[in-house]
Amino acid sequence: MSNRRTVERSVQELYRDDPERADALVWGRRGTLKGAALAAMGATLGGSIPFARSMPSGLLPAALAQGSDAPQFLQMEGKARLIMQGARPLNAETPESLLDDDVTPADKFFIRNNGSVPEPAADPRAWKIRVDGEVNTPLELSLGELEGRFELVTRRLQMECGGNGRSGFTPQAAGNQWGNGAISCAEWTGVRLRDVLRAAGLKDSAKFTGHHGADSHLSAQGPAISRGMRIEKAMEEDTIIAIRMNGQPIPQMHGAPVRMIVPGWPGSLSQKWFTRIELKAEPHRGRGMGGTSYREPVRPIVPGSRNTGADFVDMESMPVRSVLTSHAHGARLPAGTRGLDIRGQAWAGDLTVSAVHVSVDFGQSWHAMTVNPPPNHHAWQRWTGRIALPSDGYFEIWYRATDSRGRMQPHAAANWNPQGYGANPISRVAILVG
Ligand SMILES: Nc1nc2c(c(=O)[nH]1)N[C@H]1C(S)=C(S)[C@@H](COP(=O)(O)O)O[C@H]1N2
Ligand SMILES: [Mo]
Repeated sequence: MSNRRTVERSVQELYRDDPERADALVWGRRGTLKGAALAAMGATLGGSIPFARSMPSGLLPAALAQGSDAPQFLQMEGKARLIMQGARPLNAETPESLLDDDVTPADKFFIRNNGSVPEPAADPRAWKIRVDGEVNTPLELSLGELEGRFELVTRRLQMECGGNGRSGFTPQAAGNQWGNGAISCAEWTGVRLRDVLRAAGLKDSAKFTGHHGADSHLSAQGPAISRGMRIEKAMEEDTIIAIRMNGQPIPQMHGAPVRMIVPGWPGSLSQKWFTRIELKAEPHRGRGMGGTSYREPVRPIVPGSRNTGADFVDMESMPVRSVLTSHAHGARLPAGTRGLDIRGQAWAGDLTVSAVHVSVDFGQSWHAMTVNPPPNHHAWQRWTGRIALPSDGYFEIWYRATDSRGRMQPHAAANWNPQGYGANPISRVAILVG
């Protein structure tokens, strides 16, 4: 045991401290893992590596790539075992293997707060939202009036944190180190934002929105977050003011009694504890706007460098991504397992997913999975398939989605930026057969 730990720590430390030397030592000069190094890596991983010959030179196995810190889990009434990302403010990520439901139940819904969670409203029906700024008639509407005056719609909508996938960046970017689990696809009921905006009467000058909620920043100085978007997104049919989640009142943690849902764009636009929307002639300047917040470089910048974000652009539609939900990272399967039914979800911001491919031989061959169409626009898509395993041993399931414009998840997170947006590299899950 102690021997095995030594090997594991040394491989990890070597790669962290001196990747070039690690490569030379572990892989040899010709770049093929062999002999004693191969045996040592196999021992570290807990099984032989049947596809060792197709392992790209210098690749750190997924089983070792996760760092040594054991994750902490959320323990909260009404919530599943989510991975803690931080206690103040409270942030928690859904493990990929808990994202198997087509409609994400409330207990498995990731948590992202920028400030403190407000106390529940004494009388939710009396909760009011305001619509003002560049409109002909500013409105104040109670939850009851919203329900009574406008058509109610029910849609499955994915809502993903702008920083989802951030942990894929090297060097580390600032913020919660999300894996792929800051994503949800619940069934939301509410009214279309555009119907409410039309009722207020948009002026020609109304080009942008600004969103406000009832929570305050942990410093108690000002709002937790206040973002806004182009009017075109506000007028899309799937942008809604939600009053029910999965047929129930919205849980307090997720923005009760009224929240916005702006599917496909950074989750930060989906204002929780929603109180007010302003219409503006110029982009909104609330907390979380401008600089490097929710913005990406137009041209690549040097990873790790400082930048004011002067020529960054606002992040809009989120990039294509996939999760594997049938097998957790590190799963052990009985000896002799030669075929595996696998499945997961995939989504692509405002676009759809046209393909999901899986490799079990370190990317040498890829197999097309079956991808279901979304039940409605902006819902995630179920993918399923079967993979063959030639023998017992250590395997990695690599999975990568392609969006409807032909863009694939890249091999490594691209376009590094200080606050870590847009990382959507191919994911790798380690499994051990036997
Ligand atoms: N009022 C308010 N709305 C908010 C936030 C917040 O901190 N306060 N966080 C935003 C961010 S960054 C995301 S990703 C989503 C997360 O929603 P959830 O906690 O329901 O998953 O809510 C958004 N809306
Ligand atoms: Mo977010």
